[in-house]
Amino acid sequence: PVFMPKGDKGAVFDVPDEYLVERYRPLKDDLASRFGTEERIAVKTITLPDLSLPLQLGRRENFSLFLPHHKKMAARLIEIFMGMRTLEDFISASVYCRDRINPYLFIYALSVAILHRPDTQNLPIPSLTETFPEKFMDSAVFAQVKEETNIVEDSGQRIKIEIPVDYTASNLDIEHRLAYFREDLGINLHHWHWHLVYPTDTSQQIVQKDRRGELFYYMHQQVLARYNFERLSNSLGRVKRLNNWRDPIEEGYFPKLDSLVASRVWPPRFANTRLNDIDREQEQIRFDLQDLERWRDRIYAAIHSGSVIDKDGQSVALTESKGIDILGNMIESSTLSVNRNLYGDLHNLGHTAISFCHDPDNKNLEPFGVMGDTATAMRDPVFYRWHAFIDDIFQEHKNTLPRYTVAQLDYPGIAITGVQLVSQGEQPNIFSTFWEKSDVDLSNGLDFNPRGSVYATFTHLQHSTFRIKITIDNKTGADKIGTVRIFMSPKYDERGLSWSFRDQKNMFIEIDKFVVNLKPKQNTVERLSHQSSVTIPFERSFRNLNQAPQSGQELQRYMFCGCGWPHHMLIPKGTADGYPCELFVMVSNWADDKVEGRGDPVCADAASYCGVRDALYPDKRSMGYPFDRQPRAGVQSLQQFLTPNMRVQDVKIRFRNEYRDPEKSGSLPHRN
Ligand code: CUO
Repeated sequence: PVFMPKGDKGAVFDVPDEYLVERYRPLKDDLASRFGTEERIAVKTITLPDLSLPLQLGRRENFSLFLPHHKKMAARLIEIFMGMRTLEDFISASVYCRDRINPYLFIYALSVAILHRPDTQNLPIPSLTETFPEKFMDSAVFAQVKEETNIVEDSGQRIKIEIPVDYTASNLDIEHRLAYFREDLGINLHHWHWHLVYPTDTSQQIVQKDRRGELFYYMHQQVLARYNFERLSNSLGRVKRLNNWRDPIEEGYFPKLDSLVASRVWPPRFANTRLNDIDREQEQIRFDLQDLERWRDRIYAAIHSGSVIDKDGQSVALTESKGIDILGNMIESSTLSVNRNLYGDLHNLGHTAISFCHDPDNKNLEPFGVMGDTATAMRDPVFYRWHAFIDDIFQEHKNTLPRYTVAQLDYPGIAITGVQLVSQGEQPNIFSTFWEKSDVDLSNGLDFNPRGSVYATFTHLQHSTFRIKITIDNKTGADKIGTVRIFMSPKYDERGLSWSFRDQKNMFIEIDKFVVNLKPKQNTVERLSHQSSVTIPFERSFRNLNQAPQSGQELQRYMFCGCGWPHHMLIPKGTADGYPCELFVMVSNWADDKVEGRGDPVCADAASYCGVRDALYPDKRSMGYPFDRQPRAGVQSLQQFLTPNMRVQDVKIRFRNEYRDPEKSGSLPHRN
């Protein structure tokens, strides 16, 4: 029996006997009665699918999207789920698989199928913090959780369990200063969700999404820019590329996560561990560091020659508009790679090499580390070093592209005359950041009885709500439409010196992007923080299925739009003195930005990093525009780069090392 949230009490699937794993059969009625609901959902008997391939992954093993063999099993299972002709059949197939297939693999494939089947628009994907809370928090929490589950919820005696802030390391490890970012639940959920929406290796119909390769580049580039912003806020330099794979990796990481499924701890990586050739029969994976080096060299050679060689030996140009998309798919890589034989699987197998560096040949029967799982990879400092290397390849290509001319940047007749930031409870042009505590319900990821919620409280960064006021002068004498693009970067580099544009352009984090109507003469535009095109509200990252809206568009959003940067991490931490930053605002000509034929988009409100469900990416410009290229001749600084439709406002981020209550702090409203 599987519990389904439905109405007040939920419902239980009425599973045909032959679907139950043998030892559960005698227990059927007893199990079903444990949920305290009379409601039953009938499960139809179907011709059972051939699960031989996905069953190759043991029930207690971990599952990695970076391993080719695991991806093959997932692709097969997704194919089975996608191939079910009706919703009823799909439910039958998933019920049948649930107690047979490896749980991580099952939830992954099921989630991908729900996201992509036309008839599951109103079916919930459970938040991964609910199904597998162990991937997101200190394993010590679960011993306490067990204790709490012995206390009946109605008694009012169940307490919330506090997830400690500093549990993976002490401040002796300087990298630990960034733990609040790396180990943030919302950030890790975003990353898991992004890779759920953009799988690399399943059917063409699912993989082939508008500009997916380019978005792989852009979303990860922005993660790096955000990480570097946080590093500078914490008096650390920008992250160093992991580009010499023969040197030991300086950074260690001890995740302190348990796999509840496997009853195993996630292996740590000691400081100064070396990478090695990988040869593990268990995962059917074998490759040498030399393979990675060969692929890297071929990719660089292709970039420098301006073209790649496809599977038929034909040359395909890396053009100004499409080159980055080709490279994204090739470097990641996905099945859209022009030639996997030649350019390999660089980024994915880099994750794999790092995740197995403690046991490259399975001598010690150890599973992969956190770098092997998209839900946990961002916890590890080495994730950013690896992605800094990957991003550098993309930048190499971007450096070969024509510079934007003034005509490609300017919007003739449109000028920004003022930008002001107003944060609640703060002086003008200052962002305010602080700590906040929020709760997540862990009960769906744990088996206990009687049911009820068990909350864990975690600490995260937060900012006060803010408004950005922009005054725009329209001298064209006609109504115009513009795209407002808001970015922010630290004002100085790690030495406290002004940036050269070349370096600063990679530091800009996107804050918001939206379309405005501009009437002739003066216009005042006001935009609220929670409207950001980058983020989703807290409730959506951690949505609790039992509180889902009952119907309509609200329900759809709630269920599907789990991809998006967590709103509480929109503004970097800053410093107690007020960290100096530059807030950049640009209005570009919408006529050059607009995308035709987008349809009626759902999940369009975190489009900047996630795209739009079932629709084209809503901005025709290269992702990262106007900062995705080297500057035109003569431009050394941001000031020299500006055209009249751009403006830079000096702002500060003031961090207060205190906890605030969400009701009073001005961090609400989270919701849309
Ligand atoms: Cu998102 Cu390396 O791609 O993890």
